[in-house]
This record gives sequence, C-alpha cells and structure tokens, in this order.
Amino acid sequence: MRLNESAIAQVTSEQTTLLIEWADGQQDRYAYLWLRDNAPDARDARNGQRLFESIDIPADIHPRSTQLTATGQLEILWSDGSGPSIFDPTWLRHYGDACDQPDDLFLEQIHWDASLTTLPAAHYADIVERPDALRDWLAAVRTYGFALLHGVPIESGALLRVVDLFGYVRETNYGRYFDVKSVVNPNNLAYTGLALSPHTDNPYRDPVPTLQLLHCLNAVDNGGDTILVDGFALAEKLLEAEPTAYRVLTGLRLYWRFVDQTTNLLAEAPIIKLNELDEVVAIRYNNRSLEPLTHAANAEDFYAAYRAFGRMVNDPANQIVFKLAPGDLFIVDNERVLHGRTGFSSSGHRHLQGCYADRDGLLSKLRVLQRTQ
Ligand code: NM2
Ligand code: OGA
Ligand code: ZN
Repeated sequence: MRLNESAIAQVTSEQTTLLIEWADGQQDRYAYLWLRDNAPDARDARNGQRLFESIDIPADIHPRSTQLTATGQLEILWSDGSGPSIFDPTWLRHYGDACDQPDDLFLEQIHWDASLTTLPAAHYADIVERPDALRDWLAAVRTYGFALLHGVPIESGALLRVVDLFGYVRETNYGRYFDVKSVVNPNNLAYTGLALSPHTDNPYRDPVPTLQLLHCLNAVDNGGDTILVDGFALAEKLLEAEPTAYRVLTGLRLYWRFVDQTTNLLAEAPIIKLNELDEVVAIRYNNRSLEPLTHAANAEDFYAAYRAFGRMVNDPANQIVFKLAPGDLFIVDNERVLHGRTGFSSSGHRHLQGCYADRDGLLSKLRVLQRTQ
C-alpha cells in the first residue's frame, strides 16, 4: 500500500501551537489562533464565508482536547467551549508545506520575445462549444499575457460575445466598445492611420483596464500590422542590463492624462510597478499620454532610463509582428503585454473594434473551468 504522506501520525499540544507529525516524518506547526480562525465550523456550509469576527477569538485560545477520528481527521474542542472543529489532513498538510501565495491556478507566467514562433491561438467555435478549449485559451492569456482567436464572426459587436465567454466589459468614455479606424477629427491618435509604437492602453485611468480585446473587421494590404511585446520580459532584461534605469522606472512618480471635450482623466503611476516583494506586477507605457515631468530640472535620469526601456520596446528582437485578418481577434493583459501597429494609409478601410475587460473575471472563469474538468 502506498504511504499516505498526509496521514497524521501524531499530534502534540504545545504552548501556542499544535505540532503535527505526518506519516512521512514531516513535522508542521499550526498556531491555535490560526486553527480556530480557519476551522471548517467557522464558516457557513452553504457559501464558505466566515461566520464570526476573527478579532473576537480569545488571544489565549487553545485546545481543550484533540483526537483523531476513525477516518483520520483531526478533531479539536476549544478552551472557549467552541467546536468541534474537524480538519481534513490533506488541507492541513497543504498549509504545512509553507505556501507563499494562494495561487491556485498552477500556471507559470512564461516570458517571451521574438523567438516565440507558435502564438497561443484558438478558434471561436471551439471556445464557444468546448469548455476545455475555453480553459486552454484563457490559460494562455495567463501564461503569455495574450492570445489570438480566429473565426470570430465578422459582425459589429461580435467581440462582446467573446467577453461574455469569460467575464465583463469595462465600459469607458470610449463606450462599451469602440471602432478603431481613421476618422476626420480624431480625439485619439488610435483613430488615425499613424503607426502606434507598442504601448499599454489607458494609462491615465486608475485602475487601468486590465484586459483589452481588438477584433479585425477589415484589413488593408499595406501596413496596419500588429506588434506585441512582453513588458514583463523587458522589465527583467532591464534589471539585468541597466539596474539604474530599472530603479528610476520603478520609483519615479509619473502622471498620465487624457483630455477631450467631455473627459479629463489623470492618473499617477510608475512605468514599472512592483509589489511589496519587489516583483513586477504592472507595466504602464504610453508615450502619447505621458504628462511633463513635475521636476523639469531633473530630467536627465528619467530620459536616460526611458530611452533604455524604449529601445527595448522597439527592438524587433523583443517583438512579435503579425497581421490580423478579418475575423481575427487578440486579447492582451494590458498591464503586461504592450501592443502597437504599423502605420497604414488612412484612405484604406482598415477597421478594428476594441473593448476593455478585467483580468479578475477571466481568472475566476479559469478557476471554475479548472474545477469542473
Ligand atoms: N482607444 C482606442 O489608451 C489609449 O489612449 C489608446 C484607446 C481610443 C480606445 C487608444
Ligand atoms: C488601440 C490600438 C492598434 C491597432 O486602438 O489602442 O493600439 O492595430 N490599436 O489599430
Ligand atoms: Zn492601444
């Protein structure tokens, strides 16, 4: 018989912790406060939400008794008269194996550059019909920060049906969705035939939309090619190659703005955002919308760092370039992957439709699909 590593061999009550010795010899300690707070009986069985106020647990809470049930579960009666709390050993073992973050997606984020030749892609009909195909497509968005979709109906608004498969549209001053084509009096350079160097959208919003979709309804032969760049890969390279520039771009407060007749959006954020563990969590990069530096005299360091990052953004070795055909769509994580396009003649009839959505909804859908398959 296989040794069940997450079988409890022995339990010892210590001063403030319970020591569990597992069948494979591993030992783990659990604070009594943690056990009381996270016991199954602390939660409503119908929805899993915690029923009591954690701050009301007596500071000196400890077991009145502990015992192993016939099925190997750990049962605790508590000093304040509460319980029984019945713990599943596999669940306990999971927390014993010091897990740093509750990432239950189990998907590695793979950094890429121009050498990524097989682009993550799926067919619209497949992700509509098959939950496993939808799961794989959403997983690619997590892994690579983007994914392509072929065979989307060439109809106005069809991109909303794609969003409906995993989440919710983020409506903005541009509408629920918007037409990206050359117009006479554009309020945004996206609505011209100009090239757009790789950027993230809407840096002037707080929070920024974390996903963007662009759907091609009509393409032109010359120009209008799509460019994608992995901003997380660039940040990693910058730290390695130019640590001073990295420090400036992670630390310097920058302002971003969008103004038109009815809108005046302003947000403050660095180009590379780090979390408390100094991990890169978001990239914001859009030269069209960057406000003047507030310290006009101290611009040297900023421009040196900006140049270093910008050179990487525009280096073909970091870019993947492809042409969207009518019925193609791509989705990007707008805090990770920069997108852009080459210029095209504004007399042609290139026509994309775009919209924004949010990553939390996509990851929620992905977890639900992982659970049911
Ligand atoms: N549009 C296409 O973030 C930006 O300003 C890029 C956004 C106008 C919604 C363009
Ligand atoms: C945009 C944009 C790219 C394109 O609308 O935000 O970047 O291919 N468009 O037109
Ligand atoms: Zn854009």
